[in-house]
Amino acid sequence: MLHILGAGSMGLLWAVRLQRAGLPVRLILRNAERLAAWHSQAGQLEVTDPGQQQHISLTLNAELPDSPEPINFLLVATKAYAAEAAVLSVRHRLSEGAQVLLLQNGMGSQQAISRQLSRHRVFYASVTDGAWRPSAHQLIWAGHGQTIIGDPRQGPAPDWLARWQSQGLTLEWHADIMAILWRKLAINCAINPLTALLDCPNGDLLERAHGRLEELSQELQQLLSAFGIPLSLDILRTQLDQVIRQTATNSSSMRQDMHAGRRTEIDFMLGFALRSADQLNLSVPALRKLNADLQTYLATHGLPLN
Ligand code: NAD
Ligand code: KPL
Repeated sequence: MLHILGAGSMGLLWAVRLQRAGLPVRLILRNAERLAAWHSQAGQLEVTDPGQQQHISLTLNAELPDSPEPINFLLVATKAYAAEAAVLSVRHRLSEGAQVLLLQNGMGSQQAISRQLSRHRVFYASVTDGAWRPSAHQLIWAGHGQTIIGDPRQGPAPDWLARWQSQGLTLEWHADIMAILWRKLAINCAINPLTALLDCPNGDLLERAHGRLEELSQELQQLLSAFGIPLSLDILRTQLDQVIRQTATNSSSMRQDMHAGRRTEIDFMLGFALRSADQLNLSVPALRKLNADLQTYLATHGLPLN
């Protein structure tokens, strides 16, 4: 049995993908109220995949964090700021050899969970799918992306990976997942806060924030290099432009969170980058200003701060 902690967009997307591949899944919902609401709809989820012109309906089982059954595999699909507390709410249920897969964006929550679960194998993933929920029982798989999984301790790929791949799941293994996460962090640190501040889709940044993207790229490249992640400034700039062009009409996750009045994951993007720069006494004025501008914006708009 695979347990999925957090039944939001990503948790439900993974539940659908795993269950359709023939794997048994159970959602772990936060509290009795949410479980009752889930049961009131008989656990039904309507899934729309516009790209594939598919619409399916399926039933997903759910339970509470204090359910008695041991957990052998835990997939954590909460936002980064909720992940550690969520994992602690079920830690007592993890079996001796339980394995954990973390899907959070940004960095910082993964390391915190690894520290809490030092006796378990904890894998990190970088996910570029796009999914959202018009309601608690509807899921739109808006964009098929890439899922890269790895072991931060650089151990071998687990047995389940090849099994899941052979059952039709599109997943990649990478021996250096930290490098993948750092590179994604760099992209997110540049795109997300700027689109939130300028309140624009990703594609507008090429015209509206060209100079700021340049400055940020230079500092991010220096930061990554200081942490041993090889990435030249040219390649970072090219990748940044590519992501901006490929996701030109997207509203970044941070802009979406702000529009919905939700807490953002800024602390796990810019916050993590700034704390990392501080550790090495690295000067990153453009990143610092961006963070300050964003905090001011959040405060003046009455939005949740971190
Ligand atoms: P979401 O807000 O839709 O879902 C998070 C879910 O976790 C919510 O249902 C919330 O109630 C639940 N939760 C929070 N605390 C919990 C607890 N203690 N116990 C049980 N459940 C708890 O968020 P999301 O969009 O699914 O994002 C999850 C992560 O995946 C984020 O880090 C996000 O950046 C990343 N991600 C999302 C997408 C996307 O398209 N949605 C794409 C790539 C990466
Ligand atoms: O990951 C993203 C996000 O919005 O969080 C990008 C790559 C910026 C795409 O929107």
